[in-house]
Amino acid sequence: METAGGGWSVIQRRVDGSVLFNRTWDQYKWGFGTVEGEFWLGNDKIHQLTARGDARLRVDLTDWEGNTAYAEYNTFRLSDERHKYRLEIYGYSGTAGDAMTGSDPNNGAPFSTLDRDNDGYSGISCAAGYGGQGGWWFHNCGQSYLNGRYLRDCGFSCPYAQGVVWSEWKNFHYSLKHASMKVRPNNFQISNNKN
Ligand SMILES: [Ca+2]
Repeated sequence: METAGGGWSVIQRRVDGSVLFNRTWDQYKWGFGTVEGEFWLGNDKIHQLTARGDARLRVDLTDWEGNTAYAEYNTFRLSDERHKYRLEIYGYSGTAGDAMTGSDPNNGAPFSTLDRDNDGYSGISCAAGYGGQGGWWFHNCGQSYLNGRYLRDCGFSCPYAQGVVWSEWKNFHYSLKHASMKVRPNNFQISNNKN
């Protein structure tokens, strides 16, 4: 909550592999895990948090040497379930590199899970084949898989695009130690905390 001025709502966290992320559409809809540890808040709640269209996303990453990097997007908005939780994301800044709006963008992609192939790749199910079977806004299939399998420290020799991946910082063979995603309104004022 206190990262970069506070006011953030955490929507996702990976820290130790204690929670499995290879889950169904309904589990991603309602959320799973524990708020104190690893969790996915739930697509309905993330939709509600971002529906006004003024939310930004912050991604915080840690590697196995303790190095940290971050990515922020000044627009982050999820549509509702009827529209398959389609993602609107752009406006990158940060140190981790842009793994969500680059050459294989998550922007405009609907959400996919093991049991729902809504991705942009007709040949395969990205959710089944990549990202360790975690749910995500797969395009073709994308450059980030923060809900992938928690593979621990396999250096740059992890199975391709199966771990907790942010390809623009490390690559598709590296599985991160920590990852988190949080949102807050762009117009958030730090002084609001004093109320
Ligand atoms: Ca597909």
